[in-house]
Amino acid sequence: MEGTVYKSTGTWYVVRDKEGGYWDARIKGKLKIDFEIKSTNPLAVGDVIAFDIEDTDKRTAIITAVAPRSNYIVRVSPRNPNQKHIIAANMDLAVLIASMAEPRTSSGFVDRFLVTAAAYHIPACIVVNKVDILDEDSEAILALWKRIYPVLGYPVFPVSATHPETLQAFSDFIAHKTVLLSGHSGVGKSTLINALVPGIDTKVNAISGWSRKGQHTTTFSEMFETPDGGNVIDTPGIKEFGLVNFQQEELSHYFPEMHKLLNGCKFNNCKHYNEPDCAIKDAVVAGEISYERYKNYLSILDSIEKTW
Ligand SMILES: Nc1nc2c(ncn2[C@@H]2O[C@H](COP(=O)(O)OP(=O)(O)OP(=O)(O)O)[C@@H](O)[C@H]2O)c(=O)[nH]1
Ligand SMILES: [Mg+2]
Ligand SMILES: [Zn+2]
Repeated sequence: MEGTVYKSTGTWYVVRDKEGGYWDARIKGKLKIDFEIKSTNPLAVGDVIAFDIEDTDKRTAIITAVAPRSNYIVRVSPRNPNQKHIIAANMDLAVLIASMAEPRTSSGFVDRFLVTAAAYHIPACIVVNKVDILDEDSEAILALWKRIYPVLGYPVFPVSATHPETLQAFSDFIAHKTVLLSGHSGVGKSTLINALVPGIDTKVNAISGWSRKGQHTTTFSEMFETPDGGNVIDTPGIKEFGLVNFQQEELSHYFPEMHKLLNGCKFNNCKHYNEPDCAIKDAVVAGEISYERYKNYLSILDSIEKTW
């Protein structure tokens, strides 16, 4: 039988077959994987798999093989770049859920996420949740993001997951797609999924709201089918994105506004930091590249130097 992984705990999985039936599945023995894989988890949500039924009444199954992935996104441990955890596979869109307060998402975090998605060739967008509690400073940041990101190909959706009437534009945008929702703990990923998928009840920390850091209400990735036949993937909150393995010189390839100017730099391995005749630095000075983005570029550049 063929199916798709809808939930992954690392030791067992929920698999959905082609007729829409769900199975509790495990890996037994050696899994047939005919592509290179170097991750701490062999299977992730979104993986297409082959399975054998173990017990029809108990609806248990054994996963025997994984199909090659059209794409995947990996979380690299910021402390150990060799520890790679696949967050999800075979998605159409990676969505960064941000909030301006409770908790605050920095533009540095947003840009790290976008670089990661770009490095994996996955389209991305930004949802700014909790707009019902924006103060004046946050309004200004949101306005800046709306100026910076959409022209780069990253739409920005200001929403409030607790006010479903604000979700129309975003839910139209993700119609029929399989989308990954990622972001810090407490930004409202699970709340948003509850609003988008009627009838499910994913765990949301409703008692105290966001107050203490690192509460991590969602602990496993799980995919849910939306009414239009798309899918949304809820993931545990992340603090930091370690970067995939690439060289400093490559970083600007994953900033679309820099990528298109690279031919203008004098040196073809220009890092756009202190090299002379640099088209990127000129564009920052001319206001064609946002200073915010350039600042984040430099900070990511610096972290690559430290890691590799
Ligand atoms: N004011 C306001 N609060 C919200 C909104 N969306 C979610 N919240 C609250 O934010 C808190 C955290 O929401 P969750 O959906 O659990 O956040 P999460 O991103 O899934 O968090 P983790 O599972 O820990 O990664 C809850 O108390 C929600 O009620 C919103 O639009 N406005
Ligand atoms: Mg959650
Ligand atoms: Zn340059």
